[in-house]
Amino acid sequence: MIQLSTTNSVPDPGHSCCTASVHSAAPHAVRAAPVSTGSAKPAHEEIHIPSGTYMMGDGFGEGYPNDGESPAHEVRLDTFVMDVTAVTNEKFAAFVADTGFSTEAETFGSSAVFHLLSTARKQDVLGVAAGAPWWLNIRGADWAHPTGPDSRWEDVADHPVVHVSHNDALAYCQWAGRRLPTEAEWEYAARGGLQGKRYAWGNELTPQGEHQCNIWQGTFPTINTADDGYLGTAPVKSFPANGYGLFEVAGNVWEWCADWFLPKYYRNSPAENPKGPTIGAGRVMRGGSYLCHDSYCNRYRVAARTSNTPESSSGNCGFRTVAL
Ligand SMILES: [Ca+2]
Ligand SMILES: [Ca+2]
Repeated sequence: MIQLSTTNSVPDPGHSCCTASVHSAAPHAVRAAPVSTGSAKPAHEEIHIPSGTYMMGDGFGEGYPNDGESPAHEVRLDTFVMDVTAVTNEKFAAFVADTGFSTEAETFGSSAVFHLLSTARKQDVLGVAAGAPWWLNIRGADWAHPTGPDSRWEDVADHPVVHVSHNDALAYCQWAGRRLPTEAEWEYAARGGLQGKRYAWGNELTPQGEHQCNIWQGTFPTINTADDGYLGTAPVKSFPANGYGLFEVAGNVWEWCADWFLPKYYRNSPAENPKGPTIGAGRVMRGGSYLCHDSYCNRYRVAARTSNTPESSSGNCGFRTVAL
């Protein structure tokens, strides 16, 4: 079940820094809908995003060609209502408590933890991700045990939930009466009303020397000075909100979007409320994570995109939701 790295080849910076795939098959092709036992559902703090038109994609020519960030193209969106933060461990715990839902990582029995964050014993390190040896496949790592079997979500209750697959995110949404944002909605919201900027707050990474997001400082993947305050995930609302009042769209954790991922999609996509291609090898992820670094993965830019297979989970990917 584990893709062990067997070569010393240089990892493809296109994906392997960002996304981990330590499982080779989905345990559930079709998953049962979560059944509520009637517990109260947590309220989502949310913001109205106004309808409008924007240039979606990379206008700077800075994206990895294989990511398909270009061409930048005009997109028009209807209004929608979005969570101001990623879904936290506390909220996900309420979902699990109400439904008894078991995530895919729990079904697999393991998930991907970044090597500097692992608290697991040696015997619980089952292998490493192919081409990305900094991703350890840790037995007993899951949303409730984010860094290894002895870690507890209660200790990071206000951090974004991680180790959730796209399928798990959809199950949460179904329970909560929410949905995932489309990729076009996500980027539009993340731009915060700014037009054609590199980041969610402007064109400078650290205006006045101030960190605007939780990414990597130092030498990836071995030395992280954590100058921004965080080696791994940060609590939600740790960094300034963007122009729409959304927190941590850049960095901290990747966020699943509804769309399938096809690099060529922008070449010929609808201008009105695009919903992504009908097929793809994986699901879109947006925003970058605490592992992004300019030298290796500058995907904290607002146009940046990547993907992973729908059953994959890792310690740096979560989601935020949109009202139905
Ligand atoms: Ca950091
Ligand atoms: Ca994020």
